[in-house]
Amino acid sequence: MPLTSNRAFKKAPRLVVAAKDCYYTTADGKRIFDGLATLWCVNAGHCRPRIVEAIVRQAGALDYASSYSLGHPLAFAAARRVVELAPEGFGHVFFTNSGSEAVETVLKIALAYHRLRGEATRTRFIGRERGFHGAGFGGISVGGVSAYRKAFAGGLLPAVDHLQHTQDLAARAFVRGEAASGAELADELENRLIPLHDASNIAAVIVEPVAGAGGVLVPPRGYLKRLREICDRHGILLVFDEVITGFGRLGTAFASQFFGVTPDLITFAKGVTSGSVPMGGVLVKKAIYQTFMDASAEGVELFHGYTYSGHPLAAAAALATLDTYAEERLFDRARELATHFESGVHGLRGLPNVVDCRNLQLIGAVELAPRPDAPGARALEAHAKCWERGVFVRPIGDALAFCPPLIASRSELDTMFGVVAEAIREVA
Ligand code: PXG
Repeated sequence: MPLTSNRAFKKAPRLVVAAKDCYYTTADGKRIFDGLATLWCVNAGHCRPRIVEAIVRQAGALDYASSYSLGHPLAFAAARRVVELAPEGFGHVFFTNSGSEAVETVLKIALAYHRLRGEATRTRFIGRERGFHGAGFGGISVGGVSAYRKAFAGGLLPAVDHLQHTQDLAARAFVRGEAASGAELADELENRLIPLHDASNIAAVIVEPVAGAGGVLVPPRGYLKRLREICDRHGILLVFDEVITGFGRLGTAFASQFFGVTPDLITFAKGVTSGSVPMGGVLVKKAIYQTFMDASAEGVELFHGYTYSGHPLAAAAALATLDTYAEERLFDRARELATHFESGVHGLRGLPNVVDCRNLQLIGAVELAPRPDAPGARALEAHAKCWERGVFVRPIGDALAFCPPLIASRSELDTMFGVVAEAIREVA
């Protein structure tokens, strides 16, 4: 099992057999509120009829066609729809089957792009501590969560540096939304890393607009804008990994629009199909795409791709999911729920061992002080107690992360935070 203690699971299997809207049904018949949209994916909720029907219909009409030299209309239609949601300037999508593949793809596009423009020395990547960019070797190299890296240290990409992460509980705890201070953390790029390597050797900076798997870290106000300005000054591509923040999590299609900062490339996955069929992709600015079309000799413009890139079932699921978001105005709904959600997250302040509450729109976390002898144990136990009471949230170190489906109601959020509060009290 991935990212799971296999032995612990075998001792106490946690099996779910059905799901509807915001709830799972377990094998023993319990209902569980999905407080993490499962793995930050299920923004439209589970088993939404329109999405289910689209997948079933497509499976009977065209189960599979590769996108290697063949094509099928739904993949193009899905790409157009994703582009319509993207910030201005984006024109094209490269489909993958996961966020990890999207990250590998975006790193390769960045290298190939600079090379085509005669800047082949731009080969270094800059990630960020506590960033998470999937499980591929490129992704764990630019990623900054040590658990994902340490066993594979010998195989990491060599030309990678990391910016400092943005969490500083001594200076900025219990912040609602974006912190007023800390934007200057972005200056490390210009003050340390660019002087160290010279910009002519740096291909791209990749960050999650809000770090998810690293513990839900909200950037200080102005931080992303500063990164954008520095990258612009030095010809460095800026990549936003929006695998979690894409498709409404911040009340806008992408975090880019929420922050008013436009990167050069965006990776996405998860919410594009609300988790129903695996799909990911890279959104590419028109000018970058055009570089590939203009500069390459006749033939394959980008030697990269996957057997299932643009798979018909995924494309059908994406179209139906994007229809669902639009018809039910779910991105607006996320924005409308945000204040209530924020009160819920910050309502946990004052409970035993709570050292931080943080949130932005519909993503948030509560952090507990670690037990001196057992870091992570407190949150893991609290998470287990939540599950017993019918609520699924994710432990990340000593934090519990919240990322509910955008269709959750205020009272469901209240119930979730009520259960979390009881669990925190119990593990004290
Ligand atoms: N980028 C980001 C920002 C992600 O959150 C990926 C890339 C990789 O996506 P795939 O589809 O290849 O898994 C992710 C995935 C966690 C956890 O610990 C988070 C993810 C995956 C597994 C565990 O919360 N996010």
